[in-house]
Amino acid sequence: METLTLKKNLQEKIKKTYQLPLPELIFQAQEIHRQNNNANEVQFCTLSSIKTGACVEDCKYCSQSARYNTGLKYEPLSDEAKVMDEARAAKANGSTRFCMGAAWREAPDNEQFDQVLSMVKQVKAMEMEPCVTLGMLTKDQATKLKEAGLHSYNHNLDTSEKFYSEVITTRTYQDRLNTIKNVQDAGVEVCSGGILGMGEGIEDRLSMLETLASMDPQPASVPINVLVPIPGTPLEAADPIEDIELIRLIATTRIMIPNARVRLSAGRHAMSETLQAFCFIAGANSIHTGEKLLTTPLQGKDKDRSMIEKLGMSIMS
Ligand code: SAM
Ligand code: DTB
Ligand code: SF4
Repeated sequence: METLTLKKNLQEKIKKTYQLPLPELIFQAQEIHRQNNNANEVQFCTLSSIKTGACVEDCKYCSQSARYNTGLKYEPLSDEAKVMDEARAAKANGSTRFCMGAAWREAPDNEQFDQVLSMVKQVKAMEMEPCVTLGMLTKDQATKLKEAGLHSYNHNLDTSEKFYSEVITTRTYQDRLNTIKNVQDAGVEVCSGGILGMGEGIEDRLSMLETLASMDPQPASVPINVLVPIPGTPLEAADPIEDIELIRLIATTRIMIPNARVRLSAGRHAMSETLQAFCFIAGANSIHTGEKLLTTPLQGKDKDRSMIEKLGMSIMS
């Protein structure tokens, strides 16, 4: 009974916060941001797609699902030396996190997993935060990744539990939560967030936020992706979201998960610098930089640097 009341209270608080007059919402988000973080700093992260395409899952947004004709070229697990070259270049450009993504339903238990462990070890040795996203993970795999020096594991909830089956049918919300639990139990930081603009309602976004904010510990990073419509996928013609909805969600996330790196993730290449600046003011403090996310474009590292400079902000070191 008590937990039910707590849940209702949290739900109410999130909704009320999201609906505040915008200046008040931004003020509260800034206040909390400043109490917990350096609000003038942005972390640069670099992504590398270490296994691309031919994924058996049916995520309706994804360029990498084998079920849709997206024209994406399949690339097997990358050569370690090539990934390490990318990691070195990322570090030289100011990235403090290097995230390796594989289009797997679940991490395999074979020599490919051993290769990923080795990549994690090497990125760690370069003094960057190694992060991977490999799909579902067992406890044992999470422990092996921890032992290799993994800093963070990305596994998104993507949307609310209610809306989940509208987007993905080949796994359940509970599968997602189980992997997150395995990662937490192994002592690895969780990076988990979602996508806006898949046809979900505001209440789905807030319900996802409620699930994230209720985690113990709360996720150390929360990527907020805006759908990049991929021709050939079922969501290719989804209606775009409004800028103000993005800003409100970022501010509410900052208030509810004060210590997280709130990462302005996919879809940023299509945003004006002014919108991105507004997102930083609302509490976003991390971006993916470089030329590409996994398969979709970014605005490029030079533009990222000049934008941060123009805003008088600094890159987290
Ligand atoms: N296969 C792993 C998984 O599903 O967890 C890792 C890679 S997957 C591409 C990582 C995340 O990228 C997804 O959970 C989703 O949130 C995001 N993503 C994928 N395609 C996207 C798109 N077209 N627009 C926005 N975000 C996207
Ligand atoms: C996340 O939430 N955003 C990053 C990271 N996790 C792996 C990747 C987004 C991928 C966007 C689609 C693409 O580039 O293929
Ligand atoms: Fe596969 Fe991940 Fe894309 Fe889903 S989001 S199709 S699991 S790569």
